[in-house]
Amino acid sequence: MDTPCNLVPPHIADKEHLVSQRTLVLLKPDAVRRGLTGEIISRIERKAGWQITALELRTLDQDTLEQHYGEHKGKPFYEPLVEFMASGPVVAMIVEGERVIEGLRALAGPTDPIAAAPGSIRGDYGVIVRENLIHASDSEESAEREVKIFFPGRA
Ligand code: IDP
Ligand code: MG
Repeated sequence: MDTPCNLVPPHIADKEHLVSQRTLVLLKPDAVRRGLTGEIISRIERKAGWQITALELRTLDQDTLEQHYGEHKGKPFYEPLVEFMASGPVVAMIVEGERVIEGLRALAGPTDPIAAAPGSIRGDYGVIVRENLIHASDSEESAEREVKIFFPGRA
């Protein structure tokens, strides 16, 4: 019997032209405080083909947070967000691999953990919009900008 390789729909076939990317991931202070970093890192490691190429536990200063969340400055949630993000150490990582930017956003789930589907990190462990466990870059441009902020040696 013929293998159905010529039956792959075009929108899936296109995605087989895979591109290696890198993304900046932060496990937020709530993930560290709650002892969920191992669980979250495991989920990232179990996605075949991705690699963690930098990983560091660190407490973020105001300057770093202002650069990272600059796009949200002036919004009502900005000040409490920065305060929360400075409230304890985070785990900062670079993750590399095929379609990893889109993939990490899918693993994380949408911003509001109550709207996030069970099975996603935010959907499984979060309740509060601000304390939603994980940051992952939302585009190639953001990823390059954010890698430069957190790991200038890797820019
Ligand atoms: P994202 O992390 O899913 O990309 P953004 O809209 O870029 O979401 O917001 C950055 C972070 O700011 C969120 O992850 C969350 O911690 C916080 N945040 C966003 N919107 C709200 C809000 O309406 N209330 C409280 N915190 C918020
Ligand atoms: Mg964002």
